[in-house]
Amino acid sequence: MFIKSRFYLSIGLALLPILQANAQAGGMEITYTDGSKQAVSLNQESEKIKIIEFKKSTGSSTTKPNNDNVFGSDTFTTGSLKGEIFFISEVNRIPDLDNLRPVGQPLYATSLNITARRFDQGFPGIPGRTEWFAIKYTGSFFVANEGMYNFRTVSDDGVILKIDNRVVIDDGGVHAPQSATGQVYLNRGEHNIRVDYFQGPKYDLALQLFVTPSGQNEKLFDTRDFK
Ligand SMILES: [Ca+2]
Repeated sequence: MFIKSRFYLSIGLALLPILQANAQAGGMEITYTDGSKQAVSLNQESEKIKIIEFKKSTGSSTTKPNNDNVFGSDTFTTGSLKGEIFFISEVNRIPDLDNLRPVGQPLYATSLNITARRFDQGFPGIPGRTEWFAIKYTGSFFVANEGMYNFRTVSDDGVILKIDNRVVIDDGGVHAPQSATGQVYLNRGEHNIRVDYFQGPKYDLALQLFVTPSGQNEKLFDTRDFK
């Protein structure tokens, strides 16, 4: 049976989301008044969907996201990391994302530079969720100069960095913005990278990834520097 319902919500300065539930497909599509859309699976944690907070805003400068620091965009560019989004239950450590089903469309990013911020400043790239979501970034990068590479994350909440399927940084618990480091020796050539991140409870979030190639200064990790 095909069921379609439509209703409107408005919270403060938030854009008006239009919810369209298609029970036959087992999914829901959120359409914001700026035309952007987000598909949400009802098969996964349908109860969670009832508490989606609509923070996407066009008005106040105190809630407007900084678009220079986003979890990603919906546009793929060469070398981008692909970020799959998951809605998660309330846990004190990042769950195994391989066992969860992603929601919505993936994000694409060449770097991760979400500086520490309050959750109510908006969630760039993640409309409709302020806490209890996770992102799995996967991609590859090319190392021209063999050597030791130091990586550093700044995250709130947890993050796990893997290079070539090996854990380099495991800072996967619930915590305030904090730094974690790890190092790995990389031969010349292509390497796989995976960053699992989750935002647990409010009130803060952050996700940054830095790299220090041997003999160089630390810089933001950007796949465009490794190709
Ligand atoms: Ca947090």
